[in-house]
Amino acid sequence: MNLELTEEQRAIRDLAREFAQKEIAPIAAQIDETGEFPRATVKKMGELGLMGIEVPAEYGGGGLDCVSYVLAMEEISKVCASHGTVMSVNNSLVCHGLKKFGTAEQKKKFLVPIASGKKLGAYSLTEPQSGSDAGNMKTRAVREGDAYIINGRKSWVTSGPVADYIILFALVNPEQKHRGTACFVVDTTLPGFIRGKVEPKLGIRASATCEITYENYKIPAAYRIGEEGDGFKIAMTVLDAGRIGIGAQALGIAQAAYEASVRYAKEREAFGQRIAEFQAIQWMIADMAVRIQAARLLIYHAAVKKDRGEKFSKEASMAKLYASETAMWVTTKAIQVHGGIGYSKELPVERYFRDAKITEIYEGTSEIQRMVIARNVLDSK
Ligand code: COS
Repeated sequence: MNLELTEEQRAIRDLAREFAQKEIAPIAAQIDETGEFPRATVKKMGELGLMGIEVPAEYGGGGLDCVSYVLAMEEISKVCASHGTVMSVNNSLVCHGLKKFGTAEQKKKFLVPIASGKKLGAYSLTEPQSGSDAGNMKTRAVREGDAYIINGRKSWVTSGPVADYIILFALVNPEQKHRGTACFVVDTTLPGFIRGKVEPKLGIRASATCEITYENYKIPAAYRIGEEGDGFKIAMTVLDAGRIGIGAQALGIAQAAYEASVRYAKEREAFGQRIAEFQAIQWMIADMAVRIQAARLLIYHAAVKKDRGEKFSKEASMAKLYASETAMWVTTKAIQVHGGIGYSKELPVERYFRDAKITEIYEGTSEIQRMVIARNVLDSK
């Protein structure tokens, strides 16, 4: 694996870094506090080409590779994980699915505005009774002539309160269980689309999440992505790509907590010396550095495999699992290094800690990642 970044990769990383430092850093603490969705900065991310990084230019995207995407994700998430969440869903769960499975016409209609950031996308698989057990969905789509009528309730829809289009999974043939699902693009302006309770969350508080109910919601059959029966495979394929992005988000959070810890350890004095001179602190910093670098290499490896067109399901799960557990570990230790002030809202370290937790849960819990890895290793499924 070549670890030398290309000029293009360095350019998108630097652009994301500069934008995050200049425009997101000043509002990150405030939107975490208020839970307000950052419409203006998300719009600017679209204008800068950060919302459809891997989409070809002819479909409104940046025409770059997955390594570029993870570099940019790390930079944005390092400053504000909420922005990272919105960016990740739009790029990998929505754009990747439309790019891979959409027809030319669907790409023109949906992918162009979403990849260019003019419209915002969301992804909706989870239901109240089916999170990890995604195949156990109940939402129904019934064909009526040239349309589908959709009824059901979806939960934990990231960007649901603000999205223009949503990639939705629903059952077309319930007796066939997961093999009877289909994938649709939901236009959120049509009747029967009802936004519900907005989730009050521990972290990534400025990303908006809600329940959505479909009541006799009617869409043209032309909004179905892939064939009837392809839904579950599309959902899983898209999540594989998404997991690389969440790994990069976790990496950004961990990197921010690590840098804050290094800075603080060099400044803070106790017992007549800087705390960086205590071995207890040195070992925490050393372990942070090692775990972060290991996570980074796993993420790059998964991204490179995706860019080469190889199978990357196992590598994406490994990257997401290790990076998310690293983010949780590093942010916990970062608070420890900071002591009392680390527990205070005066510094962003407690935000990093709260934001890190979701990366062990969404787009497949750590337990699901271990299941995917073990199945791939043992070839037992
Ligand atoms: N890519 C393509 N197809 C896949 C796949 C992948 N990564 N993983 C599984 N499939 C296919 C299988 O090949 C199988 O196809 P057939 O029915 O043709 O045999 C089908 O999907 C069902 O697979 P499997 O039997 O492994 O399904 P399980 O019900 O055992 O569930 C897990 C598999 C647990 C991996 C899946 O349900 C999952 O990822 N759950 C977590 C969902 C998630 O991440 N939710 C968060 C949503 S975003 S917040």
